[in-house]
Amino acid sequence: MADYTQMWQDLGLDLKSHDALLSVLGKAYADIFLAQKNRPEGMKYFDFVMSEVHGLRIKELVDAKAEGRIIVGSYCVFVPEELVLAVDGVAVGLCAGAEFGFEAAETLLPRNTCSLIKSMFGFKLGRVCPYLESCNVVVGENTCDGKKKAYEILGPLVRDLYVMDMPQTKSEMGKKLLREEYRKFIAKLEKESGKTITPASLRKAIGTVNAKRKAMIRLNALRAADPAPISGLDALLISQIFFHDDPARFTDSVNKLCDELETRVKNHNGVVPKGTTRIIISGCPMAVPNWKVPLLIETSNAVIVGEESCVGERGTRWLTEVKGSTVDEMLDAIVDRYFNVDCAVFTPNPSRIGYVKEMAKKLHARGVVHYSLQFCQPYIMESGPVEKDLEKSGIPTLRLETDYSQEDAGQLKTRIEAFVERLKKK
Ligand code: BJ8
Repeated sequence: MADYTQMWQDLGLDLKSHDALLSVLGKAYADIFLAQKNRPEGMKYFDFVMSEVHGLRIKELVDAKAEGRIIVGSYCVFVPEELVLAVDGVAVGLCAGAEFGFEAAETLLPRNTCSLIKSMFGFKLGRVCPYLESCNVVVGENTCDGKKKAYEILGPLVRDLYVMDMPQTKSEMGKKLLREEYRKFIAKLEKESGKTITPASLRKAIGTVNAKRKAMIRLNALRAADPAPISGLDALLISQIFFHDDPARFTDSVNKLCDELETRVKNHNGVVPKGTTRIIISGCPMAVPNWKVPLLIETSNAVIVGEESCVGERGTRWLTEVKGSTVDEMLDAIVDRYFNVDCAVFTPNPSRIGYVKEMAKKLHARGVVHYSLQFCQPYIMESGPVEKDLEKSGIPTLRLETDYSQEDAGQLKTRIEAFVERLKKK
């Protein structure tokens, strides 16, 4: 990696802490990802992205800003990337998956806050996230209670926090609210960028994001093959990079990888032997570098073949219908698309369970690991009914609750190994 010290300094990073974070991340990446056997060649692009995740990509953001483009960060898949691209902005995901700066975070937040929110604060207070520090606007959304209240505290700490309200039910009223919020978001983006969204710019943006999602749909479908052509860890990594990378380059790289995976499938060339126990993960999103549970599963004689998560199919499985000739009509299509997202903050939320079952069937999974972050009420509360329904349908389910620490790794490993044994006997 080139020397980016000056750039990081200009962004106001704490260089010492940042160096320490990068060195831990680099080591973990080598141990977890590079150590895997028989990885597809196409993963080299994603290895490169990760090696430059705080370097080249940040330089691109800095350059984009110098050209007058705005950088918009967000913590949720309900923030439409299409609208950001339609003002020629750059959208970046800000969720973090590392236990960093938690002590400082706990001076502002209750200890019993989920790790995702704590790391949002840890990264800000520790000044180690160049994505966050590059943003012109940071978008919050009133989804779970934790995030809702956390944004009140985050507001004064960042340059410009814009909070979007969110519906709680899949009702007509809920949809109306979402549409209204997206309208207000358009006004905010236009004001910050000094550009107006036109039918042409919005149509182009919808096309770009649809292409990116289509590539992910293609990739996820290829994982139905036995032997699995790609590991769950690598597939998760791609879903994580989805939120940071340049959209067109990312789409191209995923499609190239898919070409290779198609050949692998044809030749029965897998990353694990045929017949390896196949598992789906369902639950909370996993942001970089939250690889703990997938690693434990894939080092327990099992392979992950799908993620029912916002960093996974929940974030990518719906496309925006290309229809309408006015911005308003296209916005309707965008609202229709996003209103499908079945996050556990909605009540009731039956389509999520239905889709986990559908995934298990189409990906030939033997069981489901339900993953919740500790103190995440929406997903922990929903995990009971999900487990009950899946078990009743003959899909064994293991419910895990964990955080970003490594303290429970041994205990989790024991439970996962026992679950894999149960699946083998099925
Ligand atoms: S659409 S899942 S990205 S809100 S883990 S902070 S829910 S207490 S992340 Fe999410 Fe949007 Fe929903 Fe998806 Fe709260 Fe739970 Fe913490 Fe969470």
